[in-house]
Amino acid sequence: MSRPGFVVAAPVAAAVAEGRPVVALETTLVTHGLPGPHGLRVAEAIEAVVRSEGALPATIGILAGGLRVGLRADELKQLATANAVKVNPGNLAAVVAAGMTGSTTVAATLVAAARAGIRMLATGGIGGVHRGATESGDVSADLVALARQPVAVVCAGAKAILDLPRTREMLETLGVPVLGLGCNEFPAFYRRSSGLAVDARCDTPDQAAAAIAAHVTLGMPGGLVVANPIPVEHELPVDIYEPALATAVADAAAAGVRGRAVTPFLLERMRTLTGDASLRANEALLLHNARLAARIAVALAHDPTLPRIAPS
Ligand code: PSU
Ligand code: MN
Repeated sequence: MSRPGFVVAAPVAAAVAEGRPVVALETTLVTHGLPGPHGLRVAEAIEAVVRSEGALPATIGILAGGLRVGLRADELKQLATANAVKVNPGNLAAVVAAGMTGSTTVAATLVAAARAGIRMLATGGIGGVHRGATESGDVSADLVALARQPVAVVCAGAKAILDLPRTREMLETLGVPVLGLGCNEFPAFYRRSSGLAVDARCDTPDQAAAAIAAHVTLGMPGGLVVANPIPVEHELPVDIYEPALATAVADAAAAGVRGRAVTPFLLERMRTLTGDASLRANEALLLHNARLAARIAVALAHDPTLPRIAPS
């Protein structure tokens, strides 16, 4: 019974070994966060942005039971067009053991990235505490993975479909530092502000890299959040966003959506209810986050004092 298991692509392994900048990218946003052909197109655009900043993209996903770090273009296409399962740490081992194809959430991507020795990850918005979590108990595995894996995640905050105050408190509880890139407030995905504070503001990629380096040097166990607000010209107007969000959340409750299906359901409802405006905002913030993650990875690669995370 031999299976591919865990595979780091040769260019990624070489870049990590030589201390060159690498940015890990997740694939659930490709298969479950964006509709149909948009996912692949956006994933390719994200990779191109990372490369244009001088870093190597390492897109992570599961093909026929192999957890791959650094999908080639044809493999990414295969994953995007397959009927991939959404994989978080809860079903990762079973999907690999069954030889299935799956896309990794931020949580599962963090596990693979850390194991490969990559310290930066870019996504759109991290998962968090869902609205109504006191009843449903629905808290994203992204939060626990952030507390465990020594990787910095660039995101536009937590997805606005969540309970943002509780999500912010949970990051605090877990000891995951939240750095605001040019902002004092934790951003709200489609919107720049949430009324919630970040732990520290950084105004440049170098400043963020310095804080990440200090976190690692101090021997802090987990990762960090680098919160990067959506560019103002791409924000979803409040009069579109608020009613759509209220309807989407009510629809999810009425339909009895549970577990891994909740986030994809809400994002898709938001897209329909906003006439694709949420999709355009999501794409814009993804590219913006990829650029920042690459710039921080480059700054970290230039820091000779930073201890490396040894690939295991
Ligand atoms: N960011 C996006 N779109 C997405 C996601 C993030 O712009 O679809 C995905 C990520 O993979 C994240 C997941 O880890 O949503 C969260 O899912 P859940 O709430 O089930 O943990
Ligand atoms: Mn959940």
